[in-house]
Amino acid sequence: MALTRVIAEHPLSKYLVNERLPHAWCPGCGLGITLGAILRAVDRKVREGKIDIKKLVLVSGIGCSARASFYVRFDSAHTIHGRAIPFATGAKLANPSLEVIVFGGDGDIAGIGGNHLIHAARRNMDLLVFMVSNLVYAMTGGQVAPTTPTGLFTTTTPYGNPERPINVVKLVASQNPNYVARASATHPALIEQYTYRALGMEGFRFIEVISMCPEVFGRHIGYNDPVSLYKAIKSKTRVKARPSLDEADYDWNHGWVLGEFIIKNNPGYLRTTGRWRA
Ligand SMILES: Cc1ncc(C[n+]2csc(CCOP(=O)(O)OP(=O)(O)O)c2C)c(N)n1
Ligand code: SF4
Repeated sequence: MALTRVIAEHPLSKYLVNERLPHAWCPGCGLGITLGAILRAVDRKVREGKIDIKKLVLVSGIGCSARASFYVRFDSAHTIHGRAIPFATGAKLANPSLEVIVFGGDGDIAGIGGNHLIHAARRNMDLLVFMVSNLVYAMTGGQVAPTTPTGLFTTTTPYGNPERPINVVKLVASQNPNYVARASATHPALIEQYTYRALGMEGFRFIEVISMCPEVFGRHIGYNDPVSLYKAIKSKTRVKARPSLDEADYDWNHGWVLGEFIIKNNPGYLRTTGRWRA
């Protein structure tokens, strides 16, 4: 009897450079979950004819998060640490018909790249920025990041982080952009939902994704396996439909409110400067 071998194709394969898989992210890392959710939102937009995949560009800087640009099968650029936003701004200005996404870590986007983040938000620049907050500089070994909650142990804060973290949601919101949301890799459906809304909107759109780094974050604070860190972060997140900005404050004990903090429809930078093209 002839045997037929059936190989099922993953629904997102068409958006991934399959030759590069398996990816380099550690087991239990939130990055694959996050990218998968984003690609599901992209897929819905493509199937609805609202996005042309040939016009989608993903730009990243450097870090574990930034490796996403290696894996997507559409135009992408792996740029310099902290400089993904200016690179993406250049791409959008050069070709206003592109939909440009930035994907980076909290060190990349809010640390070394923090100044670019503020000014892109201030300009309501037509970009969608994802900041994956795993709460440390993961690629370089788990050093303290600007988002690390006070008191936590990292490789550079062996007595506990003495600093207060930046609340990046509030910081970006203060610049009056069109969209600000916070999701978590423990809630991939939210990442997909917020991405779906933000894709194709005008102006500056910012989505923070709280994420699990079991390898160099969790193990320094007593979570010795990916599941226990996942459960801890999940237990620290609460979803609200339209939270106020005051509810964006976080610390390790009280955790994070997830939700859409800002949704506006103001003209983006390109329309304001007479260069908008759908
Ligand atoms: C200009 C410059 N400074 C420092 C580095 C070293 N470096 C590489 S990745 C990284 C931090 C990565 O942390 P983050 O951006 O939060 O991403 P993650 O690895 O956590 O996803 C640093 C400091 C670099 N590559 N370039
Ligand atoms: S070091 Fe952390 S952020 Fe980097 S791939 Fe591993 S789990 Fe993910």
